[in-house]
Amino acid sequence: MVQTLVLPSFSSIGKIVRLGRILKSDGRAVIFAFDHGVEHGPRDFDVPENRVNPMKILKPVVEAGVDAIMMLPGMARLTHEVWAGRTALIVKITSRTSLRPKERQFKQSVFGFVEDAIALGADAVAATVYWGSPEEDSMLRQWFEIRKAADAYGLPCLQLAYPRGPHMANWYDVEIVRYAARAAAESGADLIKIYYTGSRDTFAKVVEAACGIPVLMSGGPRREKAIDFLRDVENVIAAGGRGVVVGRNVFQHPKPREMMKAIIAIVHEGKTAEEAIKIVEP
Ligand code: FBP
Repeated sequence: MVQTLVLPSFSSIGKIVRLGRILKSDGRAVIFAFDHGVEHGPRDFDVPENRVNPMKILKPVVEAGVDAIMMLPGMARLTHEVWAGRTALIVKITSRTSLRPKERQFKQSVFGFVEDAIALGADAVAATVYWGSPEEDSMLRQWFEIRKAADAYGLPCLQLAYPRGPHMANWYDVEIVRYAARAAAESGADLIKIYYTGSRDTFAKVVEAACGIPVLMSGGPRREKAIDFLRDVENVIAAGGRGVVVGRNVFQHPKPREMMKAIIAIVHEGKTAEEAIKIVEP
């Protein structure tokens, strides 16, 4: 056979370079989710005190050493001074408000373009797919349009792979979540953000279903006790998860800086939840 030299494309090198800014040398990442102002409204920032000003949240999170921040294009523009050059940026380009009628909440809309993410200096784009939703068809079209544009520029795509639909009894059921993980991997996601299934063993099944695509836990509503959330993070790592994408469990905590440091200690330094909680509650 004739020897030929096939070099990787420029865009595949770009993808490797950008993924390397998000996933650290251990292959893991702690990503801060900060798109709640649109998904839930400013009320999410009213507890435990008024933190509607994004700087009140982003400064401590960046100072704690978070690896990347995921936010919508307009928020990236408003806050670049605090994170630029200090963390990676993931621009989320789908969203929806909770103001919609309930039956229309199973779809996210276009909230920006891949070009906006590139213009902002993003290291990746993010988009939600509600697997199993009555709107799955149009969300998939949206996802593939985003992925096609991002692939051309070598921009990795993080998929928020959420099983969600009015007919599903339990969106967190392991069979349903691992199905979404598999579907996310087969739809070409480079990183998968997905629900925690409640235990190390069940989450290991979710990780397995993703066939090696990095799986990160989605934080979820704030746990009353910080130690409970930190135990979930420990279980995710033990299950082969590559980290977390967390919002409310950090920014609704009285000590967001310490909470972020504790999560980083588990994900990157191999600390247990019991060791890490001492950063928050010495
Ligand atoms: P949290 O860690 O606060 O759960 O953030 C993750 C996230 O997916 C956000 O990106 C998003 O705004 C929110 O949760 C959506 O929550 P839901 O759709 O469950 O109301």
